[in-house]
Amino acid sequence: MTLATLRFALLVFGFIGPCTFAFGQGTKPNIVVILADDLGNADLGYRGSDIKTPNIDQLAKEGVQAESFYGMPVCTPSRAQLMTGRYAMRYGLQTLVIFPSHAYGLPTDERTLPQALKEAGYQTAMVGKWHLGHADKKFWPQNRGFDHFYGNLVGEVDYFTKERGGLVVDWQRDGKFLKEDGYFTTLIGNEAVSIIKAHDTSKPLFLYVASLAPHAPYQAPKQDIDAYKNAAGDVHRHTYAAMITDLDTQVGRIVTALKQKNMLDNTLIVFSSDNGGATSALFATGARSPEERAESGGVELGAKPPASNGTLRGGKGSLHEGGVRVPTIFYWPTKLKPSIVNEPLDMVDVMPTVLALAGAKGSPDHPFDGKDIWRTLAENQPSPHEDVLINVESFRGAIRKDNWKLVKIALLPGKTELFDLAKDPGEKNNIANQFPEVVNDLQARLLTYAKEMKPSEWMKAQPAFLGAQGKTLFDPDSTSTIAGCRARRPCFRNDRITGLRESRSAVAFLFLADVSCHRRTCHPQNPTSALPRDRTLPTRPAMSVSCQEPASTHLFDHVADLPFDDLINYPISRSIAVNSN
Ligand SMILES: [Ca+2]
Repeated sequence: MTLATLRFALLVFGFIGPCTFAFGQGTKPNIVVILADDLGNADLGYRGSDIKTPNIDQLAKEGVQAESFYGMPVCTPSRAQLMTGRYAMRYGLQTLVIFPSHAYGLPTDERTLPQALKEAGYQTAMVGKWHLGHADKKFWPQNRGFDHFYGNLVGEVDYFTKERGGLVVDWQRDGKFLKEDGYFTTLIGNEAVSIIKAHDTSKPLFLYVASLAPHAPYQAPKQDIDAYKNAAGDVHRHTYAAMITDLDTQVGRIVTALKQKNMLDNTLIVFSSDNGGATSALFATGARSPEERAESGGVELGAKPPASNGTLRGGKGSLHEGGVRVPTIFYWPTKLKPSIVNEPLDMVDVMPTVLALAGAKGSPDHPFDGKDIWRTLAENQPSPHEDVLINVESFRGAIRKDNWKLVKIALLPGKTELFDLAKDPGEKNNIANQFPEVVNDLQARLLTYAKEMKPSEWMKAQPAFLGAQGKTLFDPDSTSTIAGCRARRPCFRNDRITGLRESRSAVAFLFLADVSCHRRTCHPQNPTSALPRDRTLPTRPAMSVSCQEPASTHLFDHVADLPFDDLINYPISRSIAVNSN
């Protein structure tokens, strides 16, 4: 090996530090990752909330609380970073999420955490929400390194029926679609406990528990909501609180099962959330038909979003801390002392850290952005990151270095914000003008990442849908309004049009990042029309999309009812007004 190759190997496999050798063959730790979805930063007991989370609080008390740990603004990129140890912009997942009408997924040439652990001798299992590709089986968890998968593929389903948009059941065990009664959170807890009980302990276990809670729709068993009826806030907050407590109950069951199986002492448990709590109605609704809401104990439309990110600015979708800083715990009492770590760490760090503990290898073709953060967690060492890329897209980005954070909105007229998070964790004071040299440094770093960015799969997916509607789509002189389009729209019956509907509102969102939908709630409730056609559906066929379905037109209705010019100030955004004649 030449010196250059050795240096390259050290660079690529730099995470294989001394701790690799602390755990020899046969003592590889079990790894359990529990990921909440859209969890408010302040919505756990140990963070001062009145929401009861005794089991998660116990993990926090006995584990390492990572207080400056970053997810991504939304589900798909955060989950992708967890699964790859690489920034989502390296493989085109940096923008928004995979919608039901999208055909793309986490590129199959990316090497996943379960793949690497499986090669290192682990049994690998996943329960819960995937959201890294559904339209082709090659994207499904069982084809991306998991021996076993039980859960759903797209971004959200009804917690009781597991239907998407009231049309398609998205719930399976190892490829077999199920019509199964029961509450999502309880069911994945049951499955996780069964997996642990049945586990052959001669092999190490990697278990990924991807909770849908407390993501919308806000639904929980009635008795669990009633338990909060005297708590602060309205019924939406009570429901949201119940969802988190129900998740906490499952966390407790999982810990107990590990203990009873005598596995706990040799298990690293990572608890986190993919992104911050939804504080804009754009991302938070319990939208369902009145009948379904009554039946499920769900909430009314138009609700004030119930999540709280405490003093952090912004929420889900935002590059500010409320959108991306997620409460995270590393629990392994025999190896990690209780502590609070304020060093900047990131979701991309989980894979290299876990692989180092497992004595597993990275891939030279896919060098990690993440670092082995074990010494930061176990020995209170500084973060191994020189900087942490919070995200970069063609129109915005954010980066953190030490206590500095730069948020750049590139969309004209543009905006540059600099915050000192040590003094101003709430990002209230933009001090970019006072520290031009810091801005220049962080901007140069962000630009370097931007140059390495792959085109966004989400952006690439839009023309396929938009193109079907022809030349009016990007006509800057168009004076048509979405309301007008709605009045004239035909009864859409194919998934291209479904995609068009979604993309129209999502594009609107892109250009309106911080505009809240104050009149009515909205959320992509479109039918899951892009699920593979070659499976037998237990309910209605996937293609029975009709504009008569209230759920399928909900988002469209929302956008339709808003005066477009009230929302959109940029000329380019006028082009979103589509004449659907
Ligand atoms: Ca999420």
